[in-house]
Amino acid sequence: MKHYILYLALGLSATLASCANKEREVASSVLNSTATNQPIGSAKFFQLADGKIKMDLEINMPERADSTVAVHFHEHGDCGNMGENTHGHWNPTSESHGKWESDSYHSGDIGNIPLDSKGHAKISVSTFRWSIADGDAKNIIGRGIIVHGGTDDYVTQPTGNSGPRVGCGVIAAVK
Ligand SMILES: [Cu+2]
Ligand SMILES: [Zn+2]
Repeated sequence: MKHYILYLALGLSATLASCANKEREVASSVLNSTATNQPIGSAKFFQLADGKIKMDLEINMPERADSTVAVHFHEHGDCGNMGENTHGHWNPTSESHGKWESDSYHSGDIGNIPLDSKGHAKISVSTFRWSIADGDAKNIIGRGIIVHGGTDDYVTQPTGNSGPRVGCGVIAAVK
């Protein structure tokens, strides 16, 4: 009997733990080439139990194998005009452009991402700087994601001198 209760308790706590750890996908974006409009990657956003939002970002650009691209969230969710319609970097905290987790940076300054010999990269970023709450200045829904064909120097204001806009996506809520 004692054993039975112990197993029951273990089973219950395992179930609770798996529920608490379950990440809920709350937003996503398909990244398309600004030149061909073909998909070059994706971003998926998950609400974490600790209040952070996690982004899993994947890029597939064989034509840029063994090079570096730079990624930022831009202000507007409009990829028209070769991504120019997204305008400048999304900057809800009125900080300077910079390197992610340095003293000062825009809340979408993901920065440089090295692509492997197949032009592939997969990164994961978690932060309290993002939310999906209506009316929250940190709300990422409807923002643009730009992939630049150059390297972010993390210094030049307000863009990092990151080169041409080669990819673009819009962050949309997942219901
Ligand atoms: Cu940018
Ligand atoms: Zn920036």
